[in-house]
Amino acid sequence: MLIRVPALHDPLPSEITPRHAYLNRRDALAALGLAAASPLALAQVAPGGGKLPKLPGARSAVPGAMVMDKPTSYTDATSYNNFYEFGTDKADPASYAHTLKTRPWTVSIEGECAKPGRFDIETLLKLSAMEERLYRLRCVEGWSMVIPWVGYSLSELLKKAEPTSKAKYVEFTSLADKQQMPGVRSGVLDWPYVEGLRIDEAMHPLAMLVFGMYGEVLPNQNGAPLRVALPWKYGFKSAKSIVKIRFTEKEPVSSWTKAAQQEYGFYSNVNPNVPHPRWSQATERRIGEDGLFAKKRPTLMFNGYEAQVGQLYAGMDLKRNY
Ligand SMILES: Nc1nc2c(c(=O)[nH]1)N[C@H]1C(S)=C(S)[C@@H](COP(=O)(O)O)O[C@H]1N2
Ligand SMILES: [Mo]
Repeated sequence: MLIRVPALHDPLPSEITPRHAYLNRRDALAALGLAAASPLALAQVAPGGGKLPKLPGARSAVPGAMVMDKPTSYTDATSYNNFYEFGTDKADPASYAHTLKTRPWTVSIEGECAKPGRFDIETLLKLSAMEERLYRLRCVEGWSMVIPWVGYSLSELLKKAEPTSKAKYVEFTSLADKQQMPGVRSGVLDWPYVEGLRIDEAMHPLAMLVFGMYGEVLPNQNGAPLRVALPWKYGFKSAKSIVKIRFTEKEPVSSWTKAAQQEYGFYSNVNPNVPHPRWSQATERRIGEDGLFAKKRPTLMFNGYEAQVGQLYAGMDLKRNY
């Protein structure tokens, strides 16, 4: 993320989509029936690649789980990725992630909980009913996508481990295997990739444990066999290919915070009013809309999920706790 990323410049006032135009577009999408799309209709709007096993999910009833935006194409969502374990170029994960072995796979649950243990991927797939959710994903670099994920609320798994009163945070660790992941041979990050959440953030129903996208199992480059999706936070908080979940009393130190503390805070909530030290976060480029005349979109507070998650941060100074 730090490397080879051209600094994004402040947008010209003319580049910002006027609010009335944006709202009209939403109305137009709603009129097309996108807002009320059934899982079947959604699949028709956003077909998968047709090469991976199917993984359908029922349309989620969690408030905020189905945004009205048009889904990003499967091709874009699977060929423009950040997964530094496979290289720092956006095209690297699609080129190299085929070497990742996703079976057998276990996730160990450790730390401040009454029932630690190891969960096999097959058990995790059956732990709760699969849901389809259409989430925005906003990368800290200034681009965004809209992805139909398949999975269930992370809380379904976390509560099985019975976290104790000392469990104030949850830490996620991704696989780091030099044999399977060529990027791990480089020192671009301090491996393994580690991210963390406060326990109430992790328990929020929108925090999702993801096994699939576009009605199929996750492609390796998107974090197979399981990753998290946290739609109100910058994309890097959503760790891919997770092998360990740990309940902790102290705030976890994420890989990105370690790499550049002033640039990547613990919370990393999407916030158009708090610029990254090297670029503005006020607008974003929606992948797939990047033609010559495509307008940038205004970035929304908490990526548009303020009604659902704003309460988690009541009274906090969001400029200090970035
Ligand atoms: N293990 C791991 N997880 C990761 C990353 C990574 O490099 N390694 N990149 C993050 C970043 S910066 C983003 S924007 C999202 C991208 O997810 P996607 O490729 O599925 O769109 O994954 C996040 N999770
Ligand atoms: Mo990102």
